[in-house]
Amino acid sequence: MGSPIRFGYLTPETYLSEAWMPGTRPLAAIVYGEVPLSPRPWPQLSVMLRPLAVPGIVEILCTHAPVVYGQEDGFDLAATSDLLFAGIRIEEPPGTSVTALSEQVYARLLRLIHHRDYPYILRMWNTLQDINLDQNGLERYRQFCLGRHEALTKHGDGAEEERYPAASAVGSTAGGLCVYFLAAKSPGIPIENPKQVSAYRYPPQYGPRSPSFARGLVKTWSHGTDLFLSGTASITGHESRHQGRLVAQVGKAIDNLKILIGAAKPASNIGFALGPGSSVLKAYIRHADDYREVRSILEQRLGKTIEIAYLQAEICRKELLFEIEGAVSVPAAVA
Ligand code: 3EB
Repeated sequence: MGSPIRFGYLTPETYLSEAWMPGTRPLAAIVYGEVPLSPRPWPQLSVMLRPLAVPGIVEILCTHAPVVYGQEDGFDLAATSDLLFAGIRIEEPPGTSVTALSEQVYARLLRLIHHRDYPYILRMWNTLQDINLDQNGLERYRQFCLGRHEALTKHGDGAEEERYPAASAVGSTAGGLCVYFLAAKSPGIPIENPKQVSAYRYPPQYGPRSPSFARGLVKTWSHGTDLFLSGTASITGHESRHQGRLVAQVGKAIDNLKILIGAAKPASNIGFALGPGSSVLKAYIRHADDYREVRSILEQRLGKTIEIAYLQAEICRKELLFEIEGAVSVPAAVA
């Protein structure tokens, strides 16, 4: 039971041909930009982030295990015997604060994972429209952190910090709140970056409630291991570094990503390495004009063969220009 999740980025044409990843089944397709969609049994979630340099990208999550698809409480689902994917996108009802909406969505997803009996969230993706906008005296990202924290505290089991998933939270220009995640029957091992204060311990200057996530998470299955890398930016300690300096921010984010990957080894006894075939990355760039420069730095530092999706997104601190996230897998023979 249990094999790593296969992530891949497809052109719209390849996705529509369904000739991808032979022997695997889709858990979900995450859709960015212009992709003509027709109904499919698996979840297809349109995330309102613009791909850079190409009109459309489909991020496909696959597995070797049999999958059952479904819906519950507004979420689109895909489940194997040990893994659950669920995703939802909600436009904001008028008169509802981001705090309230985030708490509601998180309360619903916590109910869902307990009801379906996949109680351990491994990896969580959040996209919030206008994430840096101040509303009713509090930035929308900070409202999101507040609502998420409230839900986790009220509906959790009292051990939230040890159970925080790897996560990312970025801003879109449309689309309300979009949340999707992977959850499991058994827990993973959270990883922290020794050069960064854990996000859940950020001091109050960053908002009334700290962001509830781990920097990374290792999940070992019977047939291999996944390392999920949370959104990683130019932050040392708890402070943003290199304000206004793109090249230095990208460099610091990659340094942090490599430190995080290194930190997964002592925590899990498994060595992970970024490389083609084993890794996927997603680069979030605040200003579309920075795409070429960011891409050339990433290719210099990481080589040209790792799959990287480039998306325009607001980063959850106004001064940050870049964030990177991803996943690395290791087959069981090596693990
Ligand atoms: C940071 O390191 C940058 O709120 O879930 C990265 C990953 C960030 C996840 C989240 C926020 C989140 O604090 C921001």
